Amino acid sequence: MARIVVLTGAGISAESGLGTFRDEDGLWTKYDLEEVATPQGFRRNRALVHEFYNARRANCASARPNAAHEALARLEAAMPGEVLIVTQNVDDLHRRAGSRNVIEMHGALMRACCAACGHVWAAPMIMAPDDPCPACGQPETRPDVVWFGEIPYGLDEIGAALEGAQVFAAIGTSGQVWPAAGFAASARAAGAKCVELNLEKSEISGDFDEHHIGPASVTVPLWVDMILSSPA
Ligand code: BJW
Repeated sequence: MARIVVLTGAGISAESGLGTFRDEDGLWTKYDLEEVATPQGFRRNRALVHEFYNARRANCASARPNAAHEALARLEAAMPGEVLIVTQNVDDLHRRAGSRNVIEMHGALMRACCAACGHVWAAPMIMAPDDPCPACGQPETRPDVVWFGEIPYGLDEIGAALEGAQVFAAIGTSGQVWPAAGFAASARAAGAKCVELNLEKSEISGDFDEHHIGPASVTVPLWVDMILSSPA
């Protein structure tokens, strides 16, 4: 069972050039989340939703993991089996940095799925409304991401990990989206020390015992060094 559970949000990938959602220049200032990140929006205008995710997929493909992703991979390599990353991000930067024990609770940009039969496959760079599912042939293909009103992936495994964690860290997340916003409180109730790493204190900063304020590319490597140098 993982001793250290790390929840990551858009802020960890900001310095890789991927936009956050709710910051001053975030994605939700340019797009209406009801139109591009809900099943209802997808039913109304599939072309718009595919356009939004095609652009994000292209950005993701050209982005590179930064020092924060790399530090978390270093932590897992030094403590095999004891680190679980739960990411809300749909980019694949943790895996590309070398992390292996990762739950992508909001899905993955690089996967497509069929809304008709549930088949999952590697997403092409450009998806379009009439693309047929390779398994059932229905034109019901969508990005395999979790929209508002849908159930995130891996919740049972995450719940068990929060119960057993000694340390819970949240990196670069605003704490405005549930159920992830409740993980710190759950981990703390189960006895974990809770650490927040963010540019600023978040809406749920009261759930944390310790705060490391600053850009993730600076605070995360320092925090990892601290863990690796402290006695077991
Ligand atoms: C840096 C930095 C740097 C910047 N260094 N830091 C009313 C009350 C409570 C809940 C609800 C409610 N009404 C509806 C709900 C539920 C709903 C919800 O939470 N809504 C809220 C808006 C209130 N949630 C859901 O619907 C979820 N499903 C669900 O609840 O199912 C029911 C259920 C659950 C469990 C059990 C049983 C039933 C699904 C949520 C899906 C969210 N989907 C998205 C899109 C995914 C695909 C995509 O990427 O397009 O996920 S929305 C978007 O927000 C995305 C993110 O993963 C998510 C979180 O955002 P994040 O990562 O926190 O980003 P930001 O931008 O908000 O914050 C960035 C942070 O980084 C900031 O703090 C900065 O300071 C910081 N930062 N640069 C360090 N360099």
